[in-house]
Amino acid sequence: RPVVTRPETQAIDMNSRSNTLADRDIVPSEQTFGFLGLGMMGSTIVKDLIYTKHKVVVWNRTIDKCQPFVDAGAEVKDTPMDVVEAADIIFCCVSDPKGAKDLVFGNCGVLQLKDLRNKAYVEMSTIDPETSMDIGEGIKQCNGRYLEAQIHGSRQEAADGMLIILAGGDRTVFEECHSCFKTIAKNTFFLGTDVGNACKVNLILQTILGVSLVGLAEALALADRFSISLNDIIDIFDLTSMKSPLLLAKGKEMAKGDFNPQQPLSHMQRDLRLVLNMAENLDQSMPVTSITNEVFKHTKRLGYSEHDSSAVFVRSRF
Ligand code: NA7
Repeated sequence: RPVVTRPETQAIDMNSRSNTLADRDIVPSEQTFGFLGLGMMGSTIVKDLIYTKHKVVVWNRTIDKCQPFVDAGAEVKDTPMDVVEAADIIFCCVSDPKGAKDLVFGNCGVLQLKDLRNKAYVEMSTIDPETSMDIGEGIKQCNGRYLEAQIHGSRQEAADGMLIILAGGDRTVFEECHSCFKTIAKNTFFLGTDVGNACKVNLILQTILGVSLVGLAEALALADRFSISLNDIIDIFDLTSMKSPLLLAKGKEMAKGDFNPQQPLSHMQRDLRLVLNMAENLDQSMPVTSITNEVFKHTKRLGYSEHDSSAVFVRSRF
């Protein structure tokens, strides 16, 4: 088995700005915003919130990641519970449903505060509808308000302030987050007060993405077997009505073998797993998505978990 090197973790560049930010005319909310989770997405979002003069209080499991934000003007707290105490609206942006639940129900978690009157909790981590409903219920039982705000887009789109926000739950929270959403996203959609809907829509979009990437990878792998130039295929694809900016970009990454993580492969496979669980509960048959999930799972086993989802091409070429 070939040795696969992990992609380099890029340090957050506190000085880089999305080009679109200057044109957005953002008037920052007076409220204090808590932020739990300073991974690639979380840090990019918080960096821009600080730049647009929002008051931000942060926490991250690996505490070292907080320092650049403290230097830039954010306050740091020792636990998620402390962040909730210090903020009016708290965003969470961690890897998966388990992490999202730990931060709410776990030791030193959000619900340890018991009384969440005048607090709002916004879940940005990609999670399934059931997890979102559990979190929402927990927050409401403590008199807090809950919004799921799923972020659709890559790390580059986050850096460019071009995410799409899919929100559901408490409409007043959605409105109070306006200046934050305007900072990080090109579009926001409120999908109704029923918690779970935004998670469903996000996972449905991820299904389209996952299946498309595997199709693209297999087609390019076949071209490669025929020794047809992948760049030629991509140039021709660009002329067709099938083209999309994302598939063109991913095709170029596959051709170059550049799998710098924009949307990590492990996240893609997590999303497909969540999709299949959702479908299972409905007896909805999704054979193509099941196979797609197996393809991503196998690519993970080959050592490409932390690479971009486009690394699925490596497996197709075997
Ligand atoms: P990253 O860069 O992989 O970062 C993951 C973040 O989640 C990072 O801050 C982690 O803390 C944190 N994390 C993961 N598990 C836990 C648990 N159990 N408890 C506390 N914190 C945890 O992911 P991205 O930033 O790209 O993506 C984040 C979400 O946005 C994801 O759901 C995407 O789909 C959308 P660490 O620094 O490792 O201590």
